[in-house]
Amino acid sequence: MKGRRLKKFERGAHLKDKHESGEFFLPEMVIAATAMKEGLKVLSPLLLQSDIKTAGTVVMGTAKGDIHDIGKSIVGTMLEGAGFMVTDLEVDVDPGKFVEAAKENNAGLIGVSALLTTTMMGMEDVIKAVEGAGLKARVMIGGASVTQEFAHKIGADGYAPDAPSAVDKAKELVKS
Ligand code: B12
Repeated sequence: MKGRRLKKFERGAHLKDKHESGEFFLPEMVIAATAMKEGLKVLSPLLLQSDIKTAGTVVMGTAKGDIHDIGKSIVGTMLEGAGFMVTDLEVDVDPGKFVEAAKENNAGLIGVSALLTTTMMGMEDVIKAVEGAGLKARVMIGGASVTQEFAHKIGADGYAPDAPSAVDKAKELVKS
């Protein structure tokens, strides 16, 4: 990403705005996403606060059929920074896998991310699978297309629009 485009980044242009306006295309998005992930690897240890006691255990993942993972990883990192133990199931996660991991880790909270209007429909399947398995874990959802209204509609325990409010919501849910 050189010349004119790099200068636009330096001026603070937003990646998603550039994609939505048709200025950046998928290959550039993949390059940017990879750079973001590498940056997060450096930032994550700095965000973690070693002297904090465990606030709870969370299983995080992106919904079945969805490979977007930047927002999910930021939320996971911020939860770790706030003292949660996080098991990241990565992307394209089957509802049954959320249940399995929640059982294995005795998780009190499951975080599901979805960025596509198609895959967000699968979030309800996670909630049903959790209920079907008789787990007490609460389910929190998020991702660009997800709204509080949608969360309410599918019976999710919580929703947050960004990582800082996801941390607040997670704390609230594990307490309740
Ligand atoms: C980067 C990107 C990609 C990258 C993903 C790389 C990666 N490793 O993640 C690549 C290029 C691979 C990609 C692929 C595709 N993408 Co895409 N992508 C984006 C883009 C530009 C940015 C997403 C992003 O990372 N945002 C930055 C992060 C930080 O924000 P976020 O994810 O929203 O997360 C924040 C909050 O939502 C919240 N949050 C997120 N997860 C969670 C979870 C919980 C529990 C909580 C509480 C909160 C929370 O906190 C986060 C931090 O603040 C969006 C545009 C957009 N407006 O979002 C399109 C977008 C999501 N993509 C889109 C599409 C259509 C696709 C493709 C289908 C394209 C194609 N034809 O192949 C494929 C899908 C592949 C698949 N099966 O998943 C559409 C979706 C449209 C729709 N309504 O369904 C969008 C909206 C673009 C558009 N306007 O058309 N994409």
